Amino acid sequence: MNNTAFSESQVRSLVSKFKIDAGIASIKPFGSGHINDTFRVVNDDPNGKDYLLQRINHHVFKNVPLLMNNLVIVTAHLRKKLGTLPKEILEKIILTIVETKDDKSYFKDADGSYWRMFLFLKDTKSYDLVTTEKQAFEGGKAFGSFQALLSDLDPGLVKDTIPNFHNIEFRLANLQKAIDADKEERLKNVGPEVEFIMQRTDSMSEILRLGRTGILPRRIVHNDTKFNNVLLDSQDHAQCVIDLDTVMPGYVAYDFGDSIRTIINTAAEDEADTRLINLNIPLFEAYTKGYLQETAGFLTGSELQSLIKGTLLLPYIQAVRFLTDYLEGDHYFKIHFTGHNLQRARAQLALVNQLEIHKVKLEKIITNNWFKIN
Ligand code: ADP
Ligand code: GN1
Ligand code: MG
Repeated sequence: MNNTAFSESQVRSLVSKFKIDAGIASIKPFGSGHINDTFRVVNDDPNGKDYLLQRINHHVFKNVPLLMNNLVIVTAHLRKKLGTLPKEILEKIILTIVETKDDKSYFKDADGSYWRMFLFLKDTKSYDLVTTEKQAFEGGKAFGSFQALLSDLDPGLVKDTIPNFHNIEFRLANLQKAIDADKEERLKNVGPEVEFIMQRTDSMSEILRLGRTGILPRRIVHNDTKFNNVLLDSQDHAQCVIDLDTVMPGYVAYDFGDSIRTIINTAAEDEADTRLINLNIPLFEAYTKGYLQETAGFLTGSELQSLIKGTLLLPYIQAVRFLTDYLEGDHYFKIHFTGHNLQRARAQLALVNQLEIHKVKLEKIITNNWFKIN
């Protein structure tokens, strides 16, 4: 369902379940996320707090109580680490969960939908497309510092909200199942895409292998670091990392790769004309600088070497997921037209192709910037 499918009166009644003491001026669908239904709740006092109401997609996140427990643990840890800052600042730089009137972190309605509320971060921007080196640098700082702040949180405390989320072997097995079933009779449209993917299955499994042998440490990472999941302030300074639903154990290369996927691409994630998909290498360098500045204190040498592998893997895995959803009939990602997931998959594969061509150059940029810091 789409967030435009709810009437204002329905949403108003949901808002009343939460601890807010404000008159409501308006409630409007908000943002461009592919998963949750998001609404901005505007206070009738312009100087008062606004709120963000979300229906959590429980087809994607099967265990919402576990997910919300993760969010409580993670946001509390961040707050503890930054505890010397005043409350007004903490509320700007860390997501604040607004509880229900019966002290819960979420509300379950009569239809079985789960709702939660956050403080809305006013005067912030969330970019689907990055255009300046400053934005890229600030994004790198934000996601790098997010990893650094969580690097001492016991990974056992934060549970998997989507098991095997970035496990490429699992994603490829799902693609194979979708190919075999060909439920929607769409396989005939995707021959070259499937071939491109199958040629790279082994090289794209490297991070998984390095993880299994213990060479790459599992840490608590964000796992969904596309650039619109960091809010920048009106001056384009990093303010707050959002969309914490997939914060769980993983590898740092996943976060690095997913941000780069959305920064380095000169075109949109779903660009129809793949000739427009090129690399903006200065943005890559700017993000890398910001990221390494924050993570140099804990990254191991193997993790540093894994960053380029994540850069190639994340658009690849994203293509596999979009293509699987297309073959299965578009039940996972929100789409805006028939064939949208195929268009997205094609764009991501075009990006992988570009990244392969420029891999050595990108690798050098990572290493040179590492030496500058160390
Ligand atoms: P999804 O999983 O659907 O991407 P997000 O949690 O990322 O959901 O929220 C969707 C969009 O809503 C974000 O990309 C951002 O633009 C906006 N957003 C999310 N949380 C906040 C917040 N606390 N304050 C302001 N805007 C927010
Ligand atoms: C989804 O929720 P959102 O829109 O930030 C997806 C990510 C994908 C992304 C592709 C939980 O992210 O994994 O990379 O779409 N989130 C989930 O745009 O599947
Ligand atoms: Mg999001």
